[in-house]
Amino acid sequence: MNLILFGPPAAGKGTQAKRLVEQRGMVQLSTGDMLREAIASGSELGQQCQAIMSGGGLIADDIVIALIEARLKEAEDAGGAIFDGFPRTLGQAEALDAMLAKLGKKIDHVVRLKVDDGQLLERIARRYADQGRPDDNPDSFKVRLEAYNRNTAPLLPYYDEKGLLTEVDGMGSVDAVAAAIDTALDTRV
Ligand code: B4P
Repeated sequence: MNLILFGPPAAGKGTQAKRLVEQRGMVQLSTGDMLREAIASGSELGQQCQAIMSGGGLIADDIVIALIEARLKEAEDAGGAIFDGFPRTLGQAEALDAMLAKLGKKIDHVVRLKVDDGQLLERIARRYADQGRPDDNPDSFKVRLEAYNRNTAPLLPYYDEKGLLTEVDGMGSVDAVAAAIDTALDTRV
């Protein structure tokens, strides 16, 4: 199964993807994690992306598409992927469909985590206080939210028209959201 976890920054995509990996043995492909690893390693790619990410902007499509492409076959051979934070633009969505088609695969489900802006801000403020992730500061977070509304939210009709989209209430506890995702996955044929 290939699943896209969709939602605004701090909606809980990474949190729920990690749980699905543990419980369903799926492979998580998180472009955010891959980019943070590149930054931590000090690679040329990491140096290129650091300032953009800290400011809350989106990384160029060709970079994130290449990161996914490098890991896709391994994930498909293992039984399918959870795409976490990818795609974030129409160009990325179309590239993903094309890459999967080459492997004889497709997206099976898109689960959208619905969380209101007030709750997103609360979660991000908590993580900023706990972990100090640079792009969780209030100014960068505003840019991330704007990027989501401008570039990523318009993808919802793309998946809805294909009949792939399920909306899940992401406002509850981590366990409550997990239960709602499980119901969505298990009831969709
Ligand atoms: P990501 O790493 O994808 O970050 P995110 O959208 O903020 O995180 P997520 O929704 O996974 O939230 P999480 O579970 O962590 O992207 C970071 C940056 O990388 C982007 O801004 C961009 O610059 C770049 N990037 C990544 N992918 C890209 C792409 N495809 N194209 C271009 N640029 C790209 O949860 C957040 C917090 O809330 C956590 O502290 C968690 O503990 C808490 N939480 C989660 N669920 C909760 C719940 N139900 N209740 C209470 N708290 C909860």
